[in-house]
Amino acid sequence: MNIIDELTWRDAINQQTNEEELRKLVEEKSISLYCGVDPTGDSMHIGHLIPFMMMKRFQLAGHHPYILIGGGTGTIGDPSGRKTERVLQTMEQVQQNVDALTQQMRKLFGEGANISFVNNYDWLSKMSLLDFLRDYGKSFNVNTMLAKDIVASRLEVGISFTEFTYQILQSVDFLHLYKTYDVQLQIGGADQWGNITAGLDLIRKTEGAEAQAFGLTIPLMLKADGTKFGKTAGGAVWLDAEKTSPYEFYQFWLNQDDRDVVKYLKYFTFLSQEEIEELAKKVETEPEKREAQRRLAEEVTRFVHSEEDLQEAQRITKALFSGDIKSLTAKEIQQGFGKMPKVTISSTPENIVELLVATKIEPSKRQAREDVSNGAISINGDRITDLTFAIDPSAAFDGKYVVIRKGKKKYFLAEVAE
Ligand code: 545
Repeated sequence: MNIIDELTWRDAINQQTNEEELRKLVEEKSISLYCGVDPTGDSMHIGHLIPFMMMKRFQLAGHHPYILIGGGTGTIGDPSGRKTERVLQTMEQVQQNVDALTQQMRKLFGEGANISFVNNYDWLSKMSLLDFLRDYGKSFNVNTMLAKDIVASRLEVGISFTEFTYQILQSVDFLHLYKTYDVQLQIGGADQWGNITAGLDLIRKTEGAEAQAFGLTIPLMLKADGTKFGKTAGGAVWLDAEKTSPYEFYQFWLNQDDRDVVKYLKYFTFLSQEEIEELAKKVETEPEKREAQRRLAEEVTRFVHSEEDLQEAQRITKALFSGDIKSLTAKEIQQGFGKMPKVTISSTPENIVELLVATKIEPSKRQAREDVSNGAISINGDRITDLTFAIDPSAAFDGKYVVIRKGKKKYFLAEVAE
């Protein structure tokens, strides 16, 4: 199966410029291709990850990906997919984001010989205004630029000259990479179609109509229930472990709907067609086992984080499920309970009833006594029914936390004040 057949099987192709020619090309030789990311933030989320998973598939199939970090374009910002004008970032912000994203990409793609990183600041920042207008501007027809979906959709609210020009900058990149590294294909999400085809036009105008360059976009990810992909109650699912812990990341995938899980296995894992078809069957025959979800969560967490982070996430999941949380480390408690309601306590032992009321976990002493007596309260996984019990923060988790459970499912993380 060539890489285009594989992407087709994974339903990962939205639009492409010349399928037959591209298919021939990737069968003939190892090609270079690129996908860009702008440093408009300090981390990607799983929506941004999609085209880069596809880049990785090209890499595994023997092709050579160029990851472009938009240190130049990031100072402007792509109007694609945005309804309003952006606020410019400072140059320092852009640089910080360049560093953070480069690190994230390195983790995904490694340092080997079959991967390259480029930053368009290196060539865009050296171009003079006159070069820009004479060498490139002349090749762009303003009418064609206005007709691009992205620009057209902004005409009512307005679009600055700066953002209007963005497509030229991305086109200059494609031409630059085509000439310098023989990069013949640019990929991106569906929102990038206009920018990619603008680049192809520029390449043909300057290099000749027979220039072999291609574009391919990946569909916007949709969920079966119509809600937005990659969002949770807590916001986006980030690749940065500081923003979304590996445990939360693992849980996100584990909780996917049966109607979506096979699609995600195709997009986000490197499992083979046979393995995915096997799992798809299990979704049909024994959905209650959620084997497809488990496998999805394992594969993606291992890829984005690490084997160690995966095991930690699984340990936390198991402990939370069984209620036996004492075996967890303080760090695991922080990951597993970090998003649950937090209360602050002092390091000195305090009576259970007093503490429940002081932290407002219980509304009154009467209610607190009743719940404790009925066995509705657990401290660090142990059910406590003794009204005279003293909660001693130094008893577990390096003296940093006490985990309080009320009823079956309601957890509170009590943090010891420093
Ligand atoms: C810049 C110069 C080039 C080629 C591409 C670019 C970037 C491109 C763009 N891409 C998006 C992006 O989002 C910000 C991420 C913040 C961390 O704006 N003009 O940079 C997204 N991209 C991935 C997919 C995308 C796209 O990184 O292509 O469609 C999201 O899925 O929106 O020469």
